[in-house]
Amino acid sequence: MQNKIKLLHEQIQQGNFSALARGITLLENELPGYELLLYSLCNTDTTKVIGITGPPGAGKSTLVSSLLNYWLQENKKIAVIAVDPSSPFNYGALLGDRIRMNEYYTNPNIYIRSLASRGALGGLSAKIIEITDLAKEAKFDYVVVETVGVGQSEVEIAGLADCTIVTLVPEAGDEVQTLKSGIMEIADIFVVNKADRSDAQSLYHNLRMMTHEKANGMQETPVLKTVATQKDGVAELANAINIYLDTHKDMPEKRIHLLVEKSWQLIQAERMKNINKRSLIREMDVAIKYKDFNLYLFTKQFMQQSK
Ligand SMILES: Nc1nc2c(ncn2[C@@H]2O[C@H](COP(=O)(O)OP(=O)(O)O)[C@@H](O)[C@H]2O)c(=O)[nH]1
Ligand SMILES: [Mg+2]
Repeated sequence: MQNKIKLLHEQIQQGNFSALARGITLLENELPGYELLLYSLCNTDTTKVIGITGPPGAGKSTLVSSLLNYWLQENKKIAVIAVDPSSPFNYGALLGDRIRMNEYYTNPNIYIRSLASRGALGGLSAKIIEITDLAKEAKFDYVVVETVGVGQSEVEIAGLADCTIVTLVPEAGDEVQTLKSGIMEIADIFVVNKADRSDAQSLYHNLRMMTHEKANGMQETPVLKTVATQKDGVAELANAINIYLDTHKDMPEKRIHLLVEKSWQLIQAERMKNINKRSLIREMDVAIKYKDFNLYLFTKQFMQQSK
């Protein structure tokens, strides 16, 4: 087993995409050897992880494909990990004739993988941290993680990415106030996509005001306008990403923060490992029939027997 995993790891490090695919499957399904593979990771930080989050339909996938197109011209090597239950990552459908899906899927500098999300409502895949770290072994310039912004997953993506892009669309204009707390914290760059729509300007304006207020004299979070379908603003976005990564590169606090976030989530996952909601329902169903049912005692016992 040890030799098999070692070989797989070496192949991934050499940039072998089919080995990477096998490695991801190994992690995703916790197949034999997956822990050995994790323990062998080198934690190099040359690959930057870019998170793209935002509501469904905001144009995240379109934006990612435009970025891919841009980065390819700069000879970059990129992995895309899409966690999106609503729209399967489908470049062909997105870009029509201009760039064929096959061009990306067979391009030796691009690796694309979609993952199932953890819950019915979306959110990140349970193994996203591990999978992203594995992809980094293949020495990409960027690993892009696309995820639908639903509640907690936004915060999780920020704990995973070196640079987090929050994509909003004009329809979200009214919601800016409610989005404020969570999203303001995690966005390193805001993108107002679908800037071809008439109400984009007011969303852009509101966001600028918010980021200005929040910065309070410090560096403001950039707000960019894009029309992803036309590739408008994409070069500016790629540039903003570079600037952000550059100015945050040798920051031990940021690195520690990210590692702590990741470790925290791994601990949570490990602790919850044997806790299964279905069996919780089953046991609850029995327990509540007793007159002296007590939620706290029940929970304590359930946890003990799940160990
Ligand atoms: N008008 C307009 N439509 C866009 C733009 N970007 C994406 N779309 C469209 O919005 C829809 C959702 O895009 P998609 O990338 O799948 O969104 P995701 O769910 O956030 O990944 C698609 O029909 C895109 O063609 C844009 O800048 N302007
Ligand atoms: Mg998408």
